[in-house]
Amino acid sequence: MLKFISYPNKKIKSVIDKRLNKNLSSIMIRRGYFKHNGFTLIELMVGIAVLGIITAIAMPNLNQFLVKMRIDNEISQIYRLVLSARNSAISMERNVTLCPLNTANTCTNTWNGELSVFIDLDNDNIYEPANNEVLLKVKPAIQNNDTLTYAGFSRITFAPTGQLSAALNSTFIYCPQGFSDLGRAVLLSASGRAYSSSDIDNDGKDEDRNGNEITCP
Ligand SMILES: [Ca+2]
Ligand SMILES: [Ca+2]
Repeated sequence: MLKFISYPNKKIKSVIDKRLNKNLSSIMIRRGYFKHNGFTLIELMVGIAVLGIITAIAMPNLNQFLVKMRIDNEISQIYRLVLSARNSAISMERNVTLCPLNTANTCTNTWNGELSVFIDLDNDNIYEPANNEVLLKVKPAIQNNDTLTYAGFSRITFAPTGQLSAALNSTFIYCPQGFSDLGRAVLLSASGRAYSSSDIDNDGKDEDRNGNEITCP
């Protein structure tokens, strides 16, 4: 039968071939045969520009996020250090002091530095291993040019009752370099209990339990 199928003439054959090719092309395009995997220069430039805009918008937020993480970590460490010092005083029934020690093992007020917790048997603010005083914990110094203060005092001493001796209650204030609005605090009451500040009114800044905003210099 096939031998009887033939094109009437060359012109009609050409038209039919063209139509067939056109339909075939349409089908192949629909099915994605002509997809390319690369980018044109314009597509690449637009992509880079969009990426630049996204980065410019996201970077400050990312920076702030990282600073907040650093502060939360430090505040958590300070809180746990205070808690640990108090618990040790109660459980060991000894005076336990938390302070920055200088090279002579005497308490100073450089709270930015390394903080030590030790049993201070004679309550003289000096760590004396020769007198059977024991170093219980050490917290590394804060970093990134941030500041940490404990206003007015060079030590915190817990009595065996867990209370602060000689009314040494004050507030640790942690201020990150360049982000003074993000300052946070650990507050100590005379009873020796510690509290972390929190953002009570959800305005992005921490307050103490009385609603007073934590302020950085
Ligand atoms: Ca001592
Ligand atoms: Ca607030």
